[in-house]
Amino acid sequence: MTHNFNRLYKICIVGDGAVGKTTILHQYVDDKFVEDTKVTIGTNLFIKRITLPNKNVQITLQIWDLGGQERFFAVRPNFYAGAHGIIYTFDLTRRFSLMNLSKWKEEIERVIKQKPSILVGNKLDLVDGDMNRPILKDEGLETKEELCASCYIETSAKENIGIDKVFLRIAQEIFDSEVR
Ligand code: G3D
Ligand code: MG
Repeated sequence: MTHNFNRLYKICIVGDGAVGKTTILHQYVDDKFVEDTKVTIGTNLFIKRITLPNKNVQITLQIWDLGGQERFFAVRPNFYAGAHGIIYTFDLTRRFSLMNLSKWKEEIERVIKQKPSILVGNKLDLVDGDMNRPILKDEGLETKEELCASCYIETSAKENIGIDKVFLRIAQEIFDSEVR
């Protein structure tokens, strides 16, 4: 008898345009920061194979990025179908991008029921060490609760801070939700 320890997880990364979603994915999948990501049209699909620590579990992450289609309401519902997990992303320098996440959640949950999710505050390099941060860590943590996300991670796609952790964590959350 064979056991299938290979799993495929569809993950959607959502959030307002220019918060850094595509750059985060390039950093994670290609290990590089793309200075000029442009506004892509169509959906970007990123694939990465990982092994969960301390577990003999191989997971293929299939990560969907809206490209420039954050702006096109009509096409987004198809994008969410079949997702196992959601990464909510905002820009640590732009409060609106944080406030808008509740709308992203509502939209997603009109299509699929609530899934394991995490909250990411990106562009940490622009605010790190700043005593007058536009958005405090506590506000990120509050929003995490509001979104029913399981954790809040601050990242810099530019400096490759926290990026691996994001994907390991969402994979772990999905895995745990399946075996529960
Ligand atoms: P999106 O996919 O969410 O729309 P992008 O966002 O990945 O296209 O990124 C939007 C802009 O933010 C890009 O700059 C990108 O280089 C920049 N960016 C992404 N992540 C970071 C980060 O962690 N730190 C900093 N400082 N910049 C980041 P341009 O100039 O190409 O618009
Ligand atoms: Mg993009």
